[in-house]
Amino acid sequence: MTTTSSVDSQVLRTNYQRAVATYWNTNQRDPVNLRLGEIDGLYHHHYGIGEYDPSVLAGPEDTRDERIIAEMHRLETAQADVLLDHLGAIEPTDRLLDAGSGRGGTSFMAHGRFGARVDGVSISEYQVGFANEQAADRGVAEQVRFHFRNMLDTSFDTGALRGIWTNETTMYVDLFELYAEFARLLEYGGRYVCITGCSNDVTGLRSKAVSRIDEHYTCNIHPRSEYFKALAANNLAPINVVDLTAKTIPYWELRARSSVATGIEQAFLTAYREGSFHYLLIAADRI
Ligand code: GPP
Ligand code: MG
Repeated sequence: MTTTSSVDSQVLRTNYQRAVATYWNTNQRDPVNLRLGEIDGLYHHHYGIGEYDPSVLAGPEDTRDERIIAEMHRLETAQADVLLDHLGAIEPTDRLLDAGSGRGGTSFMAHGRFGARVDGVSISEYQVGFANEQAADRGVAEQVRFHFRNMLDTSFDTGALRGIWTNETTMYVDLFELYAEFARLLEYGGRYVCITGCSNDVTGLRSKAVSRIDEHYTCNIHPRSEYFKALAANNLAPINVVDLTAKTIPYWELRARSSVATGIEQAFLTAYREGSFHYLLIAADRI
C-alpha cells in the first residue's frame, strides 16, 4: 500500500515545493477568494481585468461591500474568459490541462465553454479536494478532474493534450522545466496560454514592490525575458502577447477599497504604476 507520505514525496520534491503546498493547504479561510466564489460557485485564484462599474461605490452604504465583492468577482471571471479566448478552436473531444488549478474556477469555465475534458493539477491536496467536490456538485466529475500532481511532472501521456494554460501559477516553478513538460504533453499545433505577473527587464532587477509580492505568496516572479527564452527553448512559438497591465489596475484599486483586501494591494499598484511589473498574457503553439 502506498502511504500518504510516500505519495507526498513523489509529488513534492523539494523543501520549496513543500512550503508552497503548506501555504495553499493552510490558507483555507481566505475571504478574498471564498466570498467571491460563493456568488456563483466559480472559485478563482487569480486577479481581475477591465473597468469596474463606479456605481458600486456610490449606492447605499450598508450594501456597498457586497456590490464591490460581486464586481471583483465579475472582473476575475472576465480575466479567465480572456485567457480561454486565446486557446483557439477546442472541440469537445479535445483534452485540456489546467496547470496549477487552484479551486477549479478556470477549469469549469473551460469545460462549460468547449465541452472538452479538463484535468487540473495542484500540489495542494486541500485545493484538489475542494475542486473535486465542486466538480461533483456541478455534475461534471467525469469530465473535469483534479489531481494531486506536480505540473513539472504530470505523468499524463505524451502528445495527449490540445491545450494547456497556467493562470498565475508560473511564478512557483522553473520555466525551462515547466515548458519541457508542456512541450511533451501538447500535440503538434496544440496551444499553451499563460497569464502571469512578470518583472520588467528594462527597469532592471527586482523592485521592492515585486519583492513584497514574492514574499507575500512565497513565489519567485520571473523577468519577462525568461518566458520567451524558456518557450523558444521548448518548441513553443508565441502567437499572441498581450500586455494586460492597464486593464488590471482598476481591479486592484477596487480591491483596495473592499473589506476583503489582504494588505498586498498597494504593492501591486506600486509595481504596475512604476513599470517594474507587467500583467502579461502569452499564447504559444507547440511546433
Ligand atoms: C493568487 O491568487 C495568485 C498567485 C499567488 C500568484 C501570484 C500572482 C502574480 C501575478 C504575481 P489568489 O486569488 O489566491 O490571491 P489572493 O488570495 O490574494 O486573492
Ligand atoms: Mg484571489
